[in-house]
Amino acid sequence: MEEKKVMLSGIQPSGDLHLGNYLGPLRHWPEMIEEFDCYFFLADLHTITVRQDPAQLRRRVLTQVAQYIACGLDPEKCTLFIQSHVPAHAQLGWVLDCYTMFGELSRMTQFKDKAAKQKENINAGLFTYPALMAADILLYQPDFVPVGEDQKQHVEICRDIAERFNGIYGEVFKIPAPHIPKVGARIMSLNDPSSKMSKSNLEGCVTLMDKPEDILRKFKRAVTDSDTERCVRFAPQEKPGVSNLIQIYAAVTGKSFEEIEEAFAGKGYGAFKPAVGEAVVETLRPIREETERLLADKAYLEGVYKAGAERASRVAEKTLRKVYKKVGFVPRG
Ligand code: ATP
Ligand code: LTN
Repeated sequence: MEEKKVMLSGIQPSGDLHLGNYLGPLRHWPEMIEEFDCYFFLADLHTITVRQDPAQLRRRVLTQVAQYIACGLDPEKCTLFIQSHVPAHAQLGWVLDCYTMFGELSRMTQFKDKAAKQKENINAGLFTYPALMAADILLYQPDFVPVGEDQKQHVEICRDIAERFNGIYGEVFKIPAPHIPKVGARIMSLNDPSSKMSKSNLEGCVTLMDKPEDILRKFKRAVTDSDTERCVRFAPQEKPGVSNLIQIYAAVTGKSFEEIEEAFAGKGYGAFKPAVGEAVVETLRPIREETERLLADKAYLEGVYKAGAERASRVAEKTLRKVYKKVGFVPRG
């Protein structure tokens, strides 16, 4: 029998999961479970590159485990785990730090953006984050890494690091490819369509746990464009606000941009915005309800992440042992 290809992805529990996280990568993950051998993790080690409140971090991690399952990741069919439960991530992260160049890290756009936002805390972890992310990936030897557009650069540096290491020591790591969805790869903020929807701008951000009335309010207030035409037409350059809403509507209803333009021809933005809001409410409702139900069952959640960490550790440690041997560390025996 041919072996299944391997796929891995993760999201930082640094804030509540939002519509961008869902329509970008998360929604596509369950589709991959049947076809690939899948690893999905919560990148909690990465979150402390930004100061976190400990109690809030714990709450978010548990919520995100429940949300992964509620979004359709059946823990029996994939490996679902918390990054800090598998020490090999930090261990390989250190090794890869030593094969990652200051110059290449300095060019990372996410580092530049985040450093500009937190001038008082430009810590070494924020800078070396891509080497830890490379370790997250390479430990599992995946073929694909499905992420949103903004993470492409990190997957590319991971390939560079892996190629450099392989160049010195032989074929240790498989070189992974990024996998970016066509629709929903970049959902923009509802109140500022020039920046991506993100946890750090709550008003323009719809979270997976938002109540229906809040979702509807956010969509009704969504910034649309000041053009005179005021018709629902996909034109990201001229009409970024309405084009973002069309992207969202297309992603949640499965309709094409043309079908949407036709359905709302002559109706203007006033009718379109609440329609998008309603469609999003209906998409997120079952996810929110299932998350709440799972969160009430802490023992079940613990069973899931414990089993996940054990499965992940077995694979990760195998790669780590190989790397330690290649660089010349004496085995403990
Ligand atoms: P931050 O607010 O700290 O930048 P974030 O909301 O961008 O965080 P991440 O944890 O960096 O979220 O991203 C998790 C995943 O979701 C990544 O694969 C990323 O590419 C994707 N993603 C994040 N924001 C969006 C968005 N607006 N549209 C589509 N995909 C997104
Ligand atoms: N940087 C990613 C989270 C992340 C990740 C990974 C994604 C950490 N390690 C490995 C894919 C593969 C982000 O979502 N901000």
